[in-house]
Amino acid sequence: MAEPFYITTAISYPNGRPHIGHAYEAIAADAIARFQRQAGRDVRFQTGTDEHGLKMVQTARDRGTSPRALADEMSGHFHAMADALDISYDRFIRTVDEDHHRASRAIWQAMADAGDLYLDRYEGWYSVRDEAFYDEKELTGEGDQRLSPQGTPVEWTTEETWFFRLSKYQQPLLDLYAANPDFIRPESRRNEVMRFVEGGLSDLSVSRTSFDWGVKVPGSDGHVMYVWVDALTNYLTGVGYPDGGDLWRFWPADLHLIGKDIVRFHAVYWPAFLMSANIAPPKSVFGHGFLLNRGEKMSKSTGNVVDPLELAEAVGVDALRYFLLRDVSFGQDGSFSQEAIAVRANADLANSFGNLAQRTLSFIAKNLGGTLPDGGRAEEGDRQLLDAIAGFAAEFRARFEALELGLALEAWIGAVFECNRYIDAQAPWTLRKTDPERMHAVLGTLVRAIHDLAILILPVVPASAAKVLDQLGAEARDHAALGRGDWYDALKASGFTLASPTPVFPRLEVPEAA
Ligand code: ME8
Repeated sequence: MAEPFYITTAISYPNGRPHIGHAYEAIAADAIARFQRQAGRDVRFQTGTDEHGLKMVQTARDRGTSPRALADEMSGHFHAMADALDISYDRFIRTVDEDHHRASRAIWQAMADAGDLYLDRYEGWYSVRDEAFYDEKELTGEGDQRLSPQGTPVEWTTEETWFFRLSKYQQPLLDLYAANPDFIRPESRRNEVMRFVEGGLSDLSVSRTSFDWGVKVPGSDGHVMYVWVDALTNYLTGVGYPDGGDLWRFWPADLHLIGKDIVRFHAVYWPAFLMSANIAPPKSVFGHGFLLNRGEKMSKSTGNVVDPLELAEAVGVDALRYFLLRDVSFGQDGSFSQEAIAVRANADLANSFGNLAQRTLSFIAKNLGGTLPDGGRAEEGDRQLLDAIAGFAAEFRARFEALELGLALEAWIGAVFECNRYIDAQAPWTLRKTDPERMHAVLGTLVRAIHDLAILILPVVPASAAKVLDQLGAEARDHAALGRGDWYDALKASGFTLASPTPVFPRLEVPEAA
């Protein structure tokens, strides 16, 4: 039985259309999910939308519609975005789903049974934009101008609410972090969270009575759950909580991939809720950085929010995916622009890997009638190239496993460059006349190398890499197929012929910088 691997993205607020930051998170999670499938893991991948809370209520009111109608419309855009970007999710969850309400009531009941919920009066600062409570000491500014640590407005709120005994979990949380150094990554976020928890935890207000758009609190009329209680529970809903069953094998989750602004919810509140309900905490939380439009923070007021589908339309889905994972150091903020994407995609995908595959395969189609090259006369350099590729492949896999996605892609492009040096040095187009035996050996070596490079890059550029593998007639596409000659021998024996290939990676026009 393959080992389970459960990965989730944050679930997005559908109070507007998806932006490029949402696309980035989905793409990164998708690449990891695809990589783990290739590595032989039994993968479950969940994404979706977080549809309750005051922010949805207020946005719907402003637009003259109901929260449910707003959620239906906008969640549809998030779902469509995931499909358009080739996100290989197993479930797109919506927090209005019936099973999710059941799971949320169940975890609530478990926390109540543990004695961790009590009714009291809440007075304090709330940011609707962040759907978060803050301590006075965390705020900046004065009077009506007070801002949360995320820079969003806060308002003074007074309400009778249920409280969760978060304070009780200070030490258990610190113990959890100490015992699991990888629980929060990257390191800088781990330090932030530890400092926050070491500073002492106040109990958390976990219900609201001023609106009713949410999961109803069991046995407490007029109360709906604080949106984060139900939002975090989506991770359990998706694997069958509270009934158990077949999908329950995926808990605890291996990785919650989220943005840096919501690390506290995932690394403090969530494991505390789970410990209270006697459920194992997730194995790790990774807080990725923010995407900046030409170095600027994106916001509706600045008008520089980028629609991911328009951008994907302009540059292609795979160029966008490749750029985001290669050029943004995973875990840190990173800047993007259409020019930077085009320049990167041209350099790495079109001119390096695409050109390598295109010139090799079209040469075989044209000069060998598409039959795969014979063994020919092997030389030391052929083996050396394949050994070098195997070295890069091992590095790629280790980096990817460690979530160093940019460094993994650096290893991959290093292997591509190695192949391009080899093809230039061996010059099969000259060997065709002077030494056909050598030409066969060189082309055969290149086909094997291209095959492995395409398999490695499949999680990042799934549609394009699959086209290259289709051209090669290669069916096995997981890591077990790397570094082997048997697929090649079997394919050759089957009489497979390479059709004249059409280029897989287009050369993009680089727009003038605005
Ligand atoms: O926070 N760059 O939803 P959300 C990169 N519903 N990532 C970004 C980003 C940017 N510019 N802007 C936002 C929520 N994100 C909650 C989550 S999970 C149980 C509930 C990321 O729609 C953000 O960090 O505001 C988060 O991980 C995700 O997009 C959804 O953000």
